[in-house]
Amino acid sequence: MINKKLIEAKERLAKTARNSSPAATGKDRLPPGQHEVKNWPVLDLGIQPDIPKEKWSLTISGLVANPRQFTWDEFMELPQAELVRDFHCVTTWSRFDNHWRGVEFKTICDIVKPSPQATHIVCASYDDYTTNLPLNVALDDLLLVHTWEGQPLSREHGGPVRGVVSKIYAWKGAKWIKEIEFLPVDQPGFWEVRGYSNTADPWKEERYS
Ligand SMILES: Nc1nc2c(c(=O)[nH]1)N[C@H]1C(S)=C(S)[C@@H](COP(=O)(O)O)O[C@H]1N2
Ligand SMILES: [Mo]
Repeated sequence: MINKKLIEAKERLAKTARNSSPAATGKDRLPPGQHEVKNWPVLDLGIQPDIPKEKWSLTISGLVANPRQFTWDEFMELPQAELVRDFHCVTTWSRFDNHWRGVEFKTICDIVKPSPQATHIVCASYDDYTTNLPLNVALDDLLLVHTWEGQPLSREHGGPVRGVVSKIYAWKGAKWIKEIEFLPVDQPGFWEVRGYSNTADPWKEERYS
């Protein structure tokens, strides 16, 4: 069961905070209103789906020339990327220099070939979480991660595979990802319909809508 109380509390926070002014600018690398943490907190809806690698798959649907479903083995055979990126959570913590290994979203696009009409994507997860992104933002910043600091991504952090973004707030990275749908319109996701910003730029402190 998803944690309704937790979701309602965050929804209330979004409503009350949306009119308050952004906090003062921090250090160069730290977006305004953020503080650095060395640990890696866990945030979810109250459930952490248990998806063994053998049962995991990633479906690519919607406006693409070649819809696909990747099994774990097929996913691991795709060109792999290693990136070092910062992670900014809207709840005000940032974690610097995460070593990610995974498949870049643009690699998936090279294979499935989005139609010219596709302007946005929605990432959907095994816990029924969704989050939306403009196609150009995803092409620039979305990585589908299976390894963190040389270790398989843990279940609590969204393993076997999750989305990770570094230029926008971390809720735009879907943990336990199972599907990416290409759309001709923008379709707000779980938090985007509950008072959170659609654009989510931490440097502009776009926390709430
Ligand atoms: N499937 C799913 N993905 C999710 C979430 C979630 O509840 N379910 N929470 C989001 C939020 S609000 C944040 S801040 C990050 C947290 O990732 P972490 O728990 O690994 O720190 O995951 C995002 N992706
Ligand atoms: Mo979050």
